[in-house]
Amino acid sequence: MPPNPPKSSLLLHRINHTTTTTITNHHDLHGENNTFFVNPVTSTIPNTIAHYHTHSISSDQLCSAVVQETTASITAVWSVVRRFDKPQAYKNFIKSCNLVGGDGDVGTLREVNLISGLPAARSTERLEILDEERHVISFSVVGGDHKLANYRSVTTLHPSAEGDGSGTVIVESYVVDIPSENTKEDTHVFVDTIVRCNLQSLAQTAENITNTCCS
Ligand code: A8S
Repeated sequence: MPPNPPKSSLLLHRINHTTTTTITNHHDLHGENNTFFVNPVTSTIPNTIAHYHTHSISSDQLCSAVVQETTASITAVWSVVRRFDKPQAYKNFIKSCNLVGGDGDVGTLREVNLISGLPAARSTERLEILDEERHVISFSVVGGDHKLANYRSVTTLHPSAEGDGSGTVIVESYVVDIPSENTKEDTHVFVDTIVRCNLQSLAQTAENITNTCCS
C-alpha cells in the first residue's frame, strides 16, 4: 500500500471478506423498543459514504455486509450495478425482471422472478438511492412470496488500493427482519450467501466488459 494513498481510496483493514459488527445502543424515540445503529463494514471507507452503511436496526433484525474486490474499473462495475431494471445481468438467481411503476428514479418498483429451486418465486423491490456521482445504489424489498421481510441493501463502489489502483472494492450491506421461524445465524448465512454470489458474479461480469471492450 502506498504511504500516502489518495483520500478517496478504500483501505482494507481486512480482505478476508468476513464481517464484524459495530453496535451503538440507542433508545428509539418512542421509548418502547431498543434500536441499534450498526455499521457492519470492516473496511475503512470515506466519511462521505460511511453513513450509507450505518443502519438503524431493532433486536429482531439482522445487519451484515459483504466486501468483494475486482480488477474491473468503477466505471465498468457501475455500468452493470446501476441498472435497476436489469438485475438479471449479474444476479444469477433472477430469471426475469419487469418495471411495474416509476420512471427509473428513486421510488421505481421492479417485479423480480426467480429461477426455480429456491424457497421463493417473486420479489417486489423499490429503488431507494441511485447516486451516479458517489456510486451508491440501494433498494428495499416491499413484497413477494419469500421470507425476507423489510430487506434493504446498500451497495457502494470504491477505488481499490490493491495492485495499480484501477480496480474496485464493492461493499454491500443489508438489513433484514429475522423470520420468527428461523434463527439469526441461519438467516445470516442464507442472505450472506446470496449477496456473496451476486457480488462475485457482478465482479466477473464487469471484468468481462473490461476485457472485451478495451483490450
Ligand atoms: C439481492 C439480495 C437478496 C435477494 C433475495 C438477499 C431473494 O431474491 C432470493 C431468495 C429469497 O428467498 C428472497 O440483492 C429474495 O437480490 C434470491 C426473493 C428477496
